[in-house]
Amino acid sequence: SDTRRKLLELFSEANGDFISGQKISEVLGCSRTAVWKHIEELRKEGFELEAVRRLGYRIVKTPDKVTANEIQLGLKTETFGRYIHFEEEVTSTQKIALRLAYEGAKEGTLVIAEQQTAGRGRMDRKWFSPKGTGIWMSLILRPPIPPQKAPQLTLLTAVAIAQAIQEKANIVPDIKWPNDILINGKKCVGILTELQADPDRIHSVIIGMGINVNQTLDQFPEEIRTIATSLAIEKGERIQRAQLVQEILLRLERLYQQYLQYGFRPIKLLWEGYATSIGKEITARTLNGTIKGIALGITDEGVLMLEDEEKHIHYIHSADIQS
Ligand code: BTX
Repeated sequence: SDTRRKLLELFSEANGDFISGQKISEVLGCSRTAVWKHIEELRKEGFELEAVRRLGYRIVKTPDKVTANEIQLGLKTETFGRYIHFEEEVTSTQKIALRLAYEGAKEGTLVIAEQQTAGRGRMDRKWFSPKGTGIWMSLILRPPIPPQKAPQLTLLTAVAIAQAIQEKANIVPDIKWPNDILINGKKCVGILTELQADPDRIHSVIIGMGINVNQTLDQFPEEIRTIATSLAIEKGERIQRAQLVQEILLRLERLYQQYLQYGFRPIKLLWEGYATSIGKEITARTLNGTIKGIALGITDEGVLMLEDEEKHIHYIHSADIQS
């Protein structure tokens, strides 16, 4: 609710200091009893709050959950994540975001869940999304760009997530074109961009992000144990998911604004800084067949350039990449 959001904003500004009950009731425009009720609700969600006579309330500890409250406490964005649809368990956050987008949800609306029972990857592949360990979220965008440019948003998202991981986990990940983020050669993040558009106009783009954060190795199903990893495995310590979500949203919003103003080129330059496969031999499996060659880089439009043995350059818009 609006009151709740204001309360959390107050606590973010206080940065761990006390705020008097008087001040809270003034800012929220409600009675001291109502304030107390809001505080009790926060406690039920797992927030630890200290209440001291004359001093007021302060937040001592936030739970490691990804509820709207957790994410909005300390969120620095203008629009991204200002409206959050949270659920404990969903089939897929993409599905809910698609419905909300269809119903007219604003740009920047975020759908996030603790668990997905039918998380999906590209081409109907599965995305494992166990409870309480990772970040499973979908962001609704309504970019004023031609539909054929939408894949650039996947690359932009990869840069934002890579930056956020670098900031919060102190790890520099690799981006593998177009939609994987790897650490030590293992998949830690997957991005799924889904487009709703007429031939000449985008209605919405749903950016699905799956990030393995606090899983231990035995929490991965056998079939992906050798190819997947989590931030906690790589760093050796757990990471607060809500803080990582805040950082991702902030980076995404900045890059998106930059992108709408200046186009893809500045994003491309940042992207290249994280892409380690450039200059190496890779195999691209496309719908029209398999091409082996040296990855030369991406064009100013975000298209992969691959040089085969005959020195012929292939421009690849969509493929699965093996190194
Ligand atoms: P992708 O098709 O590139 O990758 C899917 C493949 O990755 C699977 O076939 C499997 O081998 C492997 N995989 C599955 N789960 C995991 C995992 N947790 N960690 C590492 N590897 C895995 C990538 O598709 C795009 C994934 C997007 C997921 C987000 S989560 C929020 C949103 N909702 C939803 O249903 N999907 C997106």
